[in-house]
Amino acid sequence: MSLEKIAQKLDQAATTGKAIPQFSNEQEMSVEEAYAVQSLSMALRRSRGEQPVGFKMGLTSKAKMKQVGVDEVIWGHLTDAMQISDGDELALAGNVHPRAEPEIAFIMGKTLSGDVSAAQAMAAVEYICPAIEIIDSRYANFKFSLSDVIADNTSASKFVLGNRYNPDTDISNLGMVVEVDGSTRAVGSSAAILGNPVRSLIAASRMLAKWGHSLKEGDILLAGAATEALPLSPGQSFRTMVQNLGHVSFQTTS
Ligand code: 0L1
Ligand code: MG
Repeated sequence: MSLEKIAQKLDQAATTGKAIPQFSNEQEMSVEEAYAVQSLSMALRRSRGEQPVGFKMGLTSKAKMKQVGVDEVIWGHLTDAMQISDGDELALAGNVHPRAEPEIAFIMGKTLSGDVSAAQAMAAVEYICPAIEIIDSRYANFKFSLSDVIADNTSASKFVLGNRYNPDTDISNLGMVVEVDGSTRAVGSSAAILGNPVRSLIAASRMLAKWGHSLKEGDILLAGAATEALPLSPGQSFRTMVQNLGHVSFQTTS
């Protein structure tokens, strides 16, 4: 199957909520080809009017790598259509099997590209926010290879950002709690994000440059999850609290 056809099938699965089998069962796909598919499916989103707003890092914690059985950090694209406002409703219709995970987000104040130090990376950040990413693999049973998940835009579906904070806040080891309907369902630390979310920002700068992208002023970077992702069902209230950064939430509907 051509890379264009794979991009179309993934795009169709993402818009209809109908799962598809993983491509790696049928054909070899290199990591380079998988990022090319990701780029082709972004072009389809842009042709429908979606605007790029930044990037996400995926598989940044040991818990996530274990959950999906791969061991490399990956990145994907974010668009304006993926963002929901803090506290808003999220309709689950049209999703395959959505899950949500607690994250930290960076909002860039300056361009960041290539190999950078932690100090250079943080100097380019304007704000940090508590965040939630809603992921939704388009593959049946959340089963995929590394190339499959990269081609599927790293399962990106939606995201929510909380209040913006000054980047002087130390984010290396902040407690993070996930509540569903008021009950604690997961507890972690921002240190689970590559040891420190700043490392995810550094990795994003390096990896994006390799593929001809950079983080630009105003771009959002979702740094990665601090706990495993929790499955969503209609009628839930999902809230993440991050020590010193407050909370961020959304409600699910059918
Ligand atoms: O954001 C993430 O870490 C998800 C990456 C893709 C793997 C998955 O769908 O769980
Ligand atoms: Mg994530």
